[in-house]
Amino acid sequence: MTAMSSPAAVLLIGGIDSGGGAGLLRDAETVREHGFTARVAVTAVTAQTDRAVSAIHPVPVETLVAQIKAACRSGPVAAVKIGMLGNAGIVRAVAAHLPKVPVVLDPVLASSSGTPLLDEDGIAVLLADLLPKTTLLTPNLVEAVRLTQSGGGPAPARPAGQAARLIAGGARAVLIKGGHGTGDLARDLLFQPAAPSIAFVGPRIAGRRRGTGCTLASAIACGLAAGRTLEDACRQAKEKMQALFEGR
Ligand code: PXL
Repeated sequence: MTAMSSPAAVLLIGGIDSGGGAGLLRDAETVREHGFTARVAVTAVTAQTDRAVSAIHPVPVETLVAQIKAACRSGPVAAVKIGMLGNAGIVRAVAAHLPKVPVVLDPVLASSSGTPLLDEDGIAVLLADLLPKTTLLTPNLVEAVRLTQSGGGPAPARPAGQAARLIAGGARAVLIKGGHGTGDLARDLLFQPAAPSIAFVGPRIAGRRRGTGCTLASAIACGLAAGRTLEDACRQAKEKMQALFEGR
């Protein structure tokens, strides 16, 4: 690489968490640590602490679309990571303007403090429009249940059933994260069509640390941008996240 050429870019679409614990600031930090350039499209500005969200201001859809177009005009984008979306209009616009590269979708439904970060209509559009464009969906156990309660019916009880439904809905693969479970170990399960599931197991990160989901999904997007398989990208991302959060 010459001094003039810039590294490949990962496009980050999501919200600003004013506290910096989660959201685009966390994503950008992760992407730079992996040696990629971060480009961003901001969906919403939020004001929050670890304990509460005090304001959410969605970005107008035209402004969001302009950001995605500008990000793609600035040079090649090797992968996209999507986090907080906020509402249905934003989800629809993102789905309509994604570049044709691997897409990691972290379905952020609520803040760690419990405030909704995607409304009900937004969930419906995510399932209808965005899931079919998703290379890897990364729900936690709670999100996997919510995303598979279609039409108010019960969700499949087990991760395998939830993943099968999400893959039938268009996702190419699903990583169900075990961080919200119990026990000393967090077990993440990768489901791909017509293949046995793959488990990634690591020590549970103490407490409810904000930003773990953002870090993991961004690190996976970097792995895919580097040409790794989904399995390798997930394994490396989990190791990286574990190392980062254990040190804090
Ligand atoms: O951790 C999920 C998340 C993503 N993006 C934003 C957030 C949060 C959680 O609070 O605020 C902007």
